[in-house]
Amino acid sequence: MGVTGSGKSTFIQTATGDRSVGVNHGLRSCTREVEVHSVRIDGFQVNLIDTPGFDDNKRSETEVLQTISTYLAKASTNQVLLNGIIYVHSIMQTRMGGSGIRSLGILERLTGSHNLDNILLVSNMWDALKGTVNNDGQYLTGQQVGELRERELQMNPEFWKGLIDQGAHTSRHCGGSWESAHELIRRFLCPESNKGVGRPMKLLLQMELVDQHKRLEETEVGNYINKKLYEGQQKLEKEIMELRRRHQRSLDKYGASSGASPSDIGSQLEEKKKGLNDVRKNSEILGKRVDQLISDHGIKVATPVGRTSGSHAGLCNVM
Ligand SMILES: Nc1nc2c(ncn2[C@@H]2O[C@H](COP(=O)(O)OP(=O)(O)OP(=O)(O)O)[C@@H](O)[C@H]2O)c(=O)[nH]1
Ligand SMILES: [Mg+2]
Repeated sequence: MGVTGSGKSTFIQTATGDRSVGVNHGLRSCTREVEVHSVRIDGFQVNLIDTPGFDDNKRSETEVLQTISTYLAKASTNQVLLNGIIYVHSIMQTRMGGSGIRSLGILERLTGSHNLDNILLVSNMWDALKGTVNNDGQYLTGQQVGELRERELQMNPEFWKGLIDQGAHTSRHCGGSWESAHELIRRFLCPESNKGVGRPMKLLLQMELVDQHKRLEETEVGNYINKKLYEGQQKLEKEIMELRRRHQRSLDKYGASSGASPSDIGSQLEEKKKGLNDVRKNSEILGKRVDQLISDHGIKVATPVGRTSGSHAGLCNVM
């Protein structure tokens, strides 16, 4: 998991050697559906589950949640559980923007506090860092720049610290090599010798959707997304009311026949109404329960592979 462009698909392509994994070198978000790619590591069949980022620039958070939830619900129904989550963060990022912080909030709520020790927060793109001169006129190598950013991620409660304090682990994917990718995945292979890290886990979202039969909006993560949606809806409704008032004032002042209603009010109104319509579509998605999610044929879902809740020797599922 991770924000769009952080290098999730590249990590999977590197780990599996599978060139069919979609990687995008442009500016648009790439991975649209959940995809499963497999590789053998130390005799284990490792299934790596690629996901879209929640800050996808073509789809809303709600639509991405729908895609990921549908996969996870289907997996849980088929007794397929995850052994770990790798959260990819590009160390090239100079700022932790709002979408990065939200993406971590989503990760925490989707996973549940009882599973956070099965999360590995991984920084990548160390190879692309460049040296710079700091505010004191001191030259820092690319590696030093990365180390400063990494420390800030680990020390700031808004960034990684909250998750680390609850058990999440951190690591680097250096050089972008398959050896480094396999080494990171190895942490999930032997829970017996790794303090339980890598044990099959039922995510909070899976418990809420499948076992407790909640609507998406009633789950922790759905509620988090719904709150932002609701704020957006209120803002749009206020703006529409204001535009209508302006429209009416202009009609009162110049009359309808004068054509003096500024055309920009009309186009702004149309845009806001479209926004409100999108909010309603997203609310509809958040109102769905597990059966509606799974039977929705508009969503392509990769078949969850590997049974890990019962006998799971030789299998490992990492998202
Ligand atoms: N230098 C360097 N570039 C990387 C690394 N990992 C990924 N990239 C580049 O980052 C860009 C985005 O990579 P993707 O793997 O498509 O990112 P993603 O997270 O799957 O993005 P979405 O599918 O849109 O969510 C590509 O140009 C990759 O080549 C790395 O370790 N080093
Ligand atoms: Mg991708």
